[in-house]
Amino acid sequence: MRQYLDLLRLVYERGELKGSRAVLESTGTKPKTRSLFGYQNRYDLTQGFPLVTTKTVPFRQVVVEVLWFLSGSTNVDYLQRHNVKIWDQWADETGELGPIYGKQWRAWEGGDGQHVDQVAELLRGIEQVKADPTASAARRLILTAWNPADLPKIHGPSGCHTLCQFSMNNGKLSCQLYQRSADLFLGVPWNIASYALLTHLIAKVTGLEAAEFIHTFGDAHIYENHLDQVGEQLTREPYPLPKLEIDDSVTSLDGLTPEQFRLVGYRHHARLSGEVAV
Ligand code: THF
Repeated sequence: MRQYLDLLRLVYERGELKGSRAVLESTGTKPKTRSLFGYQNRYDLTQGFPLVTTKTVPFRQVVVEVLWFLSGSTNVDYLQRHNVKIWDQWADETGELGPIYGKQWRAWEGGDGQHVDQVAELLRGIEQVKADPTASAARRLILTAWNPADLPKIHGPSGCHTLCQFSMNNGKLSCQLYQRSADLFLGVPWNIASYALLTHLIAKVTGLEAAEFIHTFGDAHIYENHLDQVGEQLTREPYPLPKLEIDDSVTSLDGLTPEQFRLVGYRHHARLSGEVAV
């Protein structure tokens, strides 16, 4: 995970001081950020699962969040049943978040009332490219969460992981994410793990191997209330990466459970906590 730590260090040492919209609920204040616009990291998924080791990242919770997106739900009830609280701050009294990732991925609404299941289209596209690498789907394997018409209906942050594109090369599947806004200390370790997991999962159900995860950033920032934790993290030596195992019972994206995903050999440094800006 040198790539993540290099970016963390760059923004920590040279990021530009910038205000942000988000608020800390504990103090009611708006933390400033150190920020950098535009950056890219590449993770070779054949060399281990890219889970940050310089603090503890709760992998089981990351799995639950990805399965929640894939289920098409935009209500925190599923997360709460699995003891995941990271979206609670933005939910309304009914647990709803508005048309966030699950809705856009599984039931994007066209102007004519038609719904597009982008995940199903993605799997279909990959099958077409497997049969014919020159198929028109080859450069169109895209999942977008950025729906401008829906933005006003979303509670809280919208479409941070804006768009991802898959690509097949020599029978292997890669994924690139464009993240418009990135909370480097809290969110990014999750975001890397989520999309690496999604790449492995899509590869598994389409009979491919996972190759690379490419993480492209818009505004990459460290909130000022996370600076001590980041400073501590930058003194820590990363451990070798764990391996991801997906159970062979996984043959489609339907009915997945967190128990079908196992992380082997995750050595990590102690937990570092920080308050999320809402
Ligand atoms: N808003 C902000 N400010 N940062 C984000 O990273 C972020 N997200 C999602 C939506 N809005 C965001 C929410 N994702 C944690 C992790 C991911 C989140 C939000 C919060 C978090 O607090 N993680 C802690 C503790 C987890 C726990 O055990 O409860 C951690 O140590 O990882 C980015 O997509």
